[in-house]
Amino acid sequence: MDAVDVLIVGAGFAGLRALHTFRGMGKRTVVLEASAGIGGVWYHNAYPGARCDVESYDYSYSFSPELEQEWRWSERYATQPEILRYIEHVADRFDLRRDIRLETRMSSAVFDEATDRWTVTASTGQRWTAQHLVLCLGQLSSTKAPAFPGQDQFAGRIIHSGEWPRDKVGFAGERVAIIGTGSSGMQMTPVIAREAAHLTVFQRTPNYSVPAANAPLTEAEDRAVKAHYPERRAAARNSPTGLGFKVNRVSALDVPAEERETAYEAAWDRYGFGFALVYHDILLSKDANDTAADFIRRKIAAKIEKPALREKLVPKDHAFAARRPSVDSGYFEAFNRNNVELADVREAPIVEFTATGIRTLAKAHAFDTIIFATGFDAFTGSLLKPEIVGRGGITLKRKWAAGPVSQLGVAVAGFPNMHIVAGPGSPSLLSNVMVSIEEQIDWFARLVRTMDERGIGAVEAEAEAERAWVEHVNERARETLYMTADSYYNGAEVAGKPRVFMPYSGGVRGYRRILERCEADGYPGFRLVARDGRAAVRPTAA
Ligand code: NA7
Repeated sequence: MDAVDVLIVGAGFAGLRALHTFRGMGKRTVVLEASAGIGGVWYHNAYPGARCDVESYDYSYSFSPELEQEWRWSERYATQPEILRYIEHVADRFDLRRDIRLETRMSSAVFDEATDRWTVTASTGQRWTAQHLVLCLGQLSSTKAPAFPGQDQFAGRIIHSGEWPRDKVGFAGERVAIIGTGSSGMQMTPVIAREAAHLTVFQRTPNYSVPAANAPLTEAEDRAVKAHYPERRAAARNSPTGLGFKVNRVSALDVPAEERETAYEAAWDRYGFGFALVYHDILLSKDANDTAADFIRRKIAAKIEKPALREKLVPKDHAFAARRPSVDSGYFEAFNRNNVELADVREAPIVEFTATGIRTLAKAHAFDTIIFATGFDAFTGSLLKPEIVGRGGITLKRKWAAGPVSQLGVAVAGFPNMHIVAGPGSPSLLSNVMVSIEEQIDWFARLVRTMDERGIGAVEAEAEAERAWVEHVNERARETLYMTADSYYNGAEVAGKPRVFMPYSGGVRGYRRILERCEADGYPGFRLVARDGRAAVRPTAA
């Protein structure tokens, strides 16, 4: 059994950053990764058209000015292969691979109260002990594949967007089905439509989407960004979403309709996600939201030639951005092709899979390949897969049976020295997750340094603080429209999952201030236990 200081689980963006940071502090560090390659979601979501919908310059590490200067992004919104190349480059450049164990899934982690250490067992049978367990498991890593009646009978291929095969998948001459119209379904639709003989998109909920306005990045643009990268990073850190857009205090309801139309028009083909920030109350007030939603509906409708399809594809049943909207490159236009068909499963539900395809209440469709773009068990799915056992034998599964609870989204009472990156209770999926990841890891690193300096062996969230944080997360969510729609933000994506709002909607800047205040005040809400004699060390202001 190997002993390390820090054991990191997951070799995606977060795990690699954590490895670089903790190893840089002189910690013996190891990363366990279940897959055969590094990259996390960017390794697995290799479907055609997969692309980041945060701008490349912002969806990248900020810890190394040299890395920032030497890496050349080719497009405003990078594709999955380019992001994976970036991740591979980072791993090589910072010599990370030697501490990453691939095809090594953590099956259990058990906290030993006598030593304040975790014992981690992997699928390979290997075991480690570690003082710190850093969970970088991803928020959208546990795929969700519905089990339709007769699914096993289907003679063709079934592929999940989030478990895309490593070998190139061709669709030439094929009849293809895509089930799901979230970001994955919307991104792959126009690309597969161009290759396949026929494509049927099964839609349950029409989704809002804003054009990505993707474009190649010119040398002049690249130079301009790199000349001011620190300022760009600071702007991202100080914006609510981590996307760099300035906080806008204007209400959509305080400007004349014409002016509003001009503002939306100006943002439409340029801002991607930033469209939701044109006015400060788009996600706070239904009336304000209606103005944006109405604009988007008109824009979407204008792209679709057939009136009957327009009616089906335009989103109506929820507020814009209350569920995760998409940022697309030609999704709606794809339905103007004569080889693309929409199957509305609200109107004609799927009855069963057959040997040759899918039978709905309306008709039998024949397919060679069926793609599940049906999403993930978000936030908690990957955290609850392994058996994580804290003090007194309590499992994380039991502790979170009624929904995830945490102190500041980083720690859980009963699970000392367990640090969660981009998990529930943190801005996570409501932010440019790169900003969230880096800030949390830097905060953990400073916490670990403080523990070393003060001879502290264990840090643990206090149950009372945890309750207060969960209440605060809910309070902030109640100020928004997020709770007005069923979504993976509130557990609606998996039947039977507790219906609680999971991410922190107070923004990355506000969240960072809370973390920094906690640190400056000597970690209130955490119990710090000294190595010698196990006397509790009272938090004192730093
Ligand atoms: P999402 O956004 O969770 O979308 C999943 C889609 O699959 C969504 O349209 C679902 O419809 C649909 N779905 C799920 N189950 C079914 C069944 N049983 N029948 C029909 N349709 C179904 O996942 P994505 O992979 O697209 O995107 C994940 C994130 O990646 C995205 O948010 C970005 O952060 C990047 P529903 O809306 O539930 O009616």
